[in-house]
Amino acid sequence: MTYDQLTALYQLPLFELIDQSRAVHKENWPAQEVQLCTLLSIKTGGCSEDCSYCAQSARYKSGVEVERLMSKESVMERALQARATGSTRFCMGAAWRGVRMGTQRFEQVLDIVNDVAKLGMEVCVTLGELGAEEAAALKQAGVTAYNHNVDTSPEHYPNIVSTHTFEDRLRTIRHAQDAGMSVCCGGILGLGETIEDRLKMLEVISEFNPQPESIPINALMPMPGTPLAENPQVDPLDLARMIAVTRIAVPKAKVRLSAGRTMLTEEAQTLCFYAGANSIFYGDKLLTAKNPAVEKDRTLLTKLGLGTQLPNPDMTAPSCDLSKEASPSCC
Ligand code: SAM
Ligand code: DTB
Ligand code: SF4
Repeated sequence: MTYDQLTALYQLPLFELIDQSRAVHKENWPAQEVQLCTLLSIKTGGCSEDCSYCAQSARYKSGVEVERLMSKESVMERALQARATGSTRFCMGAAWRGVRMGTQRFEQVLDIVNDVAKLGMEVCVTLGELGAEEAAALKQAGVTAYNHNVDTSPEHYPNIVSTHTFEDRLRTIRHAQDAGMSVCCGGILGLGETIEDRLKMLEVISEFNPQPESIPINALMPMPGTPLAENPQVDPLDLARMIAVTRIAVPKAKVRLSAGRTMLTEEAQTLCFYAGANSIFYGDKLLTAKNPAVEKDRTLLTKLGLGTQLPNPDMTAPSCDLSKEASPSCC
């Protein structure tokens, strides 16, 4: 969708916007289902990049301890626990700029993915930059979806990160798509961006061809020691509005209400689900930051009468609209 179309939607009275997003949601998804995804940081901290929201950058004194890549045995233990508590997607994150074919750490990740992929959950990884070869190897090892967020608008991106560019992010997404992986791509609200920036980000994401399989909408969790530690909290009604517009712009994507749920009331989360969110990170911890307790989430979903989605580990990536050019088309 174009920026102008997204702006017109965003400016609707909230109830009118949500009427529309709810209708799109019901046409494309079971109305009472939420996907539970477990996140695991398999390599924490010490990252070379300077993303100003991130506690894992080596440049900031955030208090996050640097840890080595987890062993396959420890990851498998956590993946089995995730499956036992009802998660249907297992997302592994690494605090790296990217991965390279032939390195020991990438070989180790491929080995981990191979085994996790046998558990019947969807397998998602987020490892930073990928080339074509690395993307093909991940697909071959059993990755269902690659998470790589654009995070904000192309215009605001250089204010947030200086060690890589928005174009670099798009190139990785292109490689993931070409390798046949689904793409999970979203962003963060609360980076000091304007509403225009948020909608420009959504314009980029919604114009991917194929469109992403899932879209995480994160609310900034201000991390002590990072340049954005004092940023104000995102207005929950702005978050709900953004989710509603995302649902309309990318009807078939899972819209994931991601980081920042600990700062939201149950009522605000309910509105986000009603506006079109149908996926959450489930488990007491995100990568380094807190997430609501499992029991709390279970209680909320029960109160709302929401069920949980079955896994679809064999899912094929959304297909490309052949009448249009594949996008991003940056390389
Ligand atoms: N290094 C890889 C990368 O940058 O793509 C993967 C890990 S990175 C931590 C994954 C995503 O987490 C970021 O793109 C960002 O959207 C989100 N994130 C990181 N720190 C956050 C924070 N403090 N609040 C909200 N979202 C955050
Ligand atoms: C995404 O969009 N959000 C998740 C996942 N993809 C990797 C990460 C959230 C990180 C929140 C901050 C932290 O835990 O350090
Ligand atoms: Fe590194 Fe990713 Fe954090 Fe940026 S967001 S500092 S690339 S871990």
